[in-house]
Amino acid sequence: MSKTEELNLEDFMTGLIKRNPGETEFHQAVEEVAATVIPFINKNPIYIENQILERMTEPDRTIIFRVCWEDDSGKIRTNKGYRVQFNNSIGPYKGGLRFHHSVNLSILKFLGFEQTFKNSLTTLPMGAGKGGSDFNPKGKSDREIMRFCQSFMTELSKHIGPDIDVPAGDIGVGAREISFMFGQYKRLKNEFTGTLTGKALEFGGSLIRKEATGYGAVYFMEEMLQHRGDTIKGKSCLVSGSGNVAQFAAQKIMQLGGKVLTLSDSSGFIHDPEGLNDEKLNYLIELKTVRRGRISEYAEKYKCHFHEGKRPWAIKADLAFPCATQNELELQDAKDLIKGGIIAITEGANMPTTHEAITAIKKANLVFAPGKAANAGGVAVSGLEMTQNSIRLAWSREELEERLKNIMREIHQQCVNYGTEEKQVDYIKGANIAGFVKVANAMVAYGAV
Ligand code: NDP
Ligand code: 2IT
Repeated sequence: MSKTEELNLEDFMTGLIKRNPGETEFHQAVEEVAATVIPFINKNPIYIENQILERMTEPDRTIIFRVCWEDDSGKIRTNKGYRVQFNNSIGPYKGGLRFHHSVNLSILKFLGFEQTFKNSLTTLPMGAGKGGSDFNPKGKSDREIMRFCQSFMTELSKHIGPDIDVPAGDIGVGAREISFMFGQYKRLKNEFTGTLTGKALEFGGSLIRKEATGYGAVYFMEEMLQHRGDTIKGKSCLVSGSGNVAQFAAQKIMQLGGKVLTLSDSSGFIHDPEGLNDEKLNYLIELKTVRRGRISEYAEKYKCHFHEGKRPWAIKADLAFPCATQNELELQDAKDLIKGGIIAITEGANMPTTHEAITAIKKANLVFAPGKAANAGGVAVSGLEMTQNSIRLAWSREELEERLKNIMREIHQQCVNYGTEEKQVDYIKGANIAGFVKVANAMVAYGAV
């Protein structure tokens, strides 16, 4: 075989599946990227000669460890802990920690792989990683959460550091968990550095970090609509999820004059035809982050309908924001959205849309923003938190919001530059190629490492 023989998607995926058996989410994430990046690679043989895609799909290292902790009844419990350090070509490993009973290596590898491209798109010097545990935080007391986080960090602390790997939050990991983990890290290392992001403001956290992912996703939607001469103002919106990303996506939609009709959690969705308002949003935030209750309580309080065990995609609306979890928008959901006259879809979550659903959405010519571009605002402000920690200063809300807006605008522009075909923007192609080029060029420059 000649050194520059063209890559072929099918052969590439056969090899990847063989090397990573059973990791279906990881296969799915790689295939979505490979399908758009391989034609680009074939036009730029230097990436074939350097085996860039093969190397980019293999994490630098994967750390798996046991986490033992004591529950409130005195019983010893055991969970799995992980950190997948995916790629540090353009900066220290950076990415969230997920605590959810479904966490496994396939899910963390898909998330770490996505993070490589997302972090590259932010314009900031951040490599990619992801970690977490199959620990289920639901129903646990604050003390149990604390003991789990301390035990988890006791091992994780050996592998991270401000110039090595900087974790943050994701599903099941918010301000409470980051605080417990940062406290333990500080105690073990006897140092005060910005080794985690998403910290509270009192100890090195950044303003608008908690809002950043949701706000960024809505800014991205606004950029896409403006590119077509349209705007969010006056549009009805479907939002799924009711956690960190969904809450602040909903807030920004309202601020830009849109109407939020739905929210969801793992037990179902609420449909509020009147739309969310500030009071309802405050109730939601209190319900989900303080009381840790169920979304059905919103329906009881505001006398609207709770659809148990269902997703919101069959409700008629203009815009959709899946902000809960992976594969929550399947083929039938895409058909429902198309039937309901949806104009555009922006992924607040990571890989919420299945491959079959994306194919249907593309065929229907809808505007579609992949998560690695649209939800990059969160990690971007994490990057700004790292900068503030390094220079030991804290920037103002206005300054940070302006920087976030500019970063989302810049990501949109990169998608336009690499994804425009016959005056239409393919945001999946644009985000994948733009994210790829920066990391790939760094890897080529380093040689075989
Ligand atoms: P949270 O834990 O704050 O909220 C998660 C929400 O999704 C909850 O409403 C939860 O419902 C719901 N959910 C979780 N798992 C499932 C499931 N299997 N089926 C249905 N609903 C589910 O997480 P975030 O808001 O931080 O994260 C949401 C998504 O956004 C994830 O895909 C994450 O990777 C992504 N993301 C997050 C970023 C961040 O900065 N936090 C940055 C970029 C992306 P329930 O309470 O019932 O579990
Ligand atoms: O998926 C993501 O980008 C995140 N969970 C945020 C990562 C971060 O380091 O802020």
